[in-house]
Amino acid sequence: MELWIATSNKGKLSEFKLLFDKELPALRVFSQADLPTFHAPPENGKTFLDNARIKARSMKAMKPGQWVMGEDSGLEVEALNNLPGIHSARYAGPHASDSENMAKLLKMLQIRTNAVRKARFLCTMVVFSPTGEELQFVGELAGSIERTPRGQMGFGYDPIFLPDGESKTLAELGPAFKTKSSHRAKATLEFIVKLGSAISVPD
Ligand code: ITT
Repeated sequence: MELWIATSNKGKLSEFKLLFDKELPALRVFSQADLPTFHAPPENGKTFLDNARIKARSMKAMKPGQWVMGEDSGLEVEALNNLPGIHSARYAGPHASDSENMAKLLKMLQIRTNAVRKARFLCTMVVFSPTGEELQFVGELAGSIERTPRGQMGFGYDPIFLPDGESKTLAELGPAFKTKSSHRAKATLEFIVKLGSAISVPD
């Protein structure tokens, strides 16, 4: 059985692959990098769900008979009225790097003296089954924003995100933590339960 994921984000993809390889080794996981003719659609939705569905639909158009997934995720910071939210990947500009996005976020929080640093990561997944059924999975990770980046693992805002109850950032905790407790792991593990019951049926 195959799963085609509409993502160009290598960090996301490696997290998905770690989870699927561990929980469902028989599943073959591909991404848009394996489809040279795939054109990433404009993410012009208003919500994580809209954008996840846009990505899933464009992959479904290319791989109609397979399981396909689109995932939209981001960081909501309470003191910034839940920004960057759906704009997380491009918070500091259209081609911004992870470091530039983090620097902008830290600056925006610094301007608001004494701002509460509470934040959460959200992940929304839209999946289409081979018969076209739409499934949705969501995951959340609550935490706070550190004042300076720490750690080398992961991607995106991991170096400045401290999960509730932890003394290390996500970039210090790494895959051992993220594969069990991240917003993405929570949504993916729910999907895996659903997929597990389908995988016994040969393709
Ligand atoms: P695709 O659309 O190709 O999947 P993308 O990076 O543009 O890649 P999103 O639009 O969903 O994906 O934006 C997600 C951004 O949110 C991501 O680029 C990071 O900046 C941030 N983000 C999401 N999950 C994260 C995580 O686990 N750790 C750190 N940052 C994360």
